[in-house]
Amino acid sequence: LRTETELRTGIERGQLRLAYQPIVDLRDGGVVGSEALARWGHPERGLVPPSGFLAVAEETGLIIPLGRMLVQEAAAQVAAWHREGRVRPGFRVSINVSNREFWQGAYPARLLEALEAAQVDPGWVAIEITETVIMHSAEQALPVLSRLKQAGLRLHVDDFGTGYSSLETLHRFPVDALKIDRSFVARLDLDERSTELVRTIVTMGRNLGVEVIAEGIETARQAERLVEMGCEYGQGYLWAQPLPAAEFAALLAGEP
Ligand code: G
Ligand code: G
Ligand code: NA
Ligand code: MN
Repeated sequence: LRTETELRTGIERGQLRLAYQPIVDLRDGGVVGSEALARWGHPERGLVPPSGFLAVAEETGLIIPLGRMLVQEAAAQVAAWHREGRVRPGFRVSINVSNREFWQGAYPARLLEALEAAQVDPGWVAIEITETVIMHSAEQALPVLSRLKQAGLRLHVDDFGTGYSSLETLHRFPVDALKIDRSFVARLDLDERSTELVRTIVTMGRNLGVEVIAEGIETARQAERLVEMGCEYGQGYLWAQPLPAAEFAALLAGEP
């Protein structure tokens, strides 16, 4: 596979890096965290998004060394921002975890080791996992998530609303935040089903004592509607695209 070799080379040459997108408090616009998103700075093809390499990484198992490298990068970065006083005390970075990464036996131990090596307070890190990964085997996911939770990490359920989830299972999991999938935010007020789904997730979060983060907010009107519904946090192009670390730090410096 041409792409496998290419990806392996790209990983070895440090072409895969993280971009950071702010997660903001919708009431005051303050940056409470950031989602770390992988990007491949390809020498010929330019900036390749995850859709251009994640499937190959998963199929070939390259996601394991890649994921480990990205966790180290995110850990070092969030530790530096805290140490340099660039972020507020509770600021955290969210790291995406895919199916294959999550289901390796060594996953929680390796993640915790990487955080310790970077001297990162586990409270500065959230893992983003989809409902699909959890529901793949809820019984086996629970001890893994509980272990991470006990170590102090936060758990965000990504793309919420697109998968299956039994309310009962969600209730049993140590979930800290639900991330409303951007497809629903995009259709807010444009179709009734999406609007009601967003409202339902926000209400559910409240009832379960879980934060709700709306993804893909592009307009001030969407942000306003989400606030009206009681949604507390959001991310999207309205504030910023995923940015290289230095640009993200510059954005923080410009905060009121
Ligand atoms: O940035 P973009 O919208 O293209 O990301 C698409 C998807 O790629 C995200 O929803 C996320 O699930 C996945 N992704 C991005 N970065 C990472 C990463 O570092 N690790 C894993 N496993 N998935 C990622
Ligand atoms: O799958 P996951 O939700 O983790 O990935 C989020 C993806 O959404 C990222 O790839 C990011 O680049 C993208 N994204 C972030 N903000 C916006 C936005 O406001 N609009 C759109 N269309 N995409 C966004
Ligand atoms: Na994500
Ligand atoms: Mn998401």
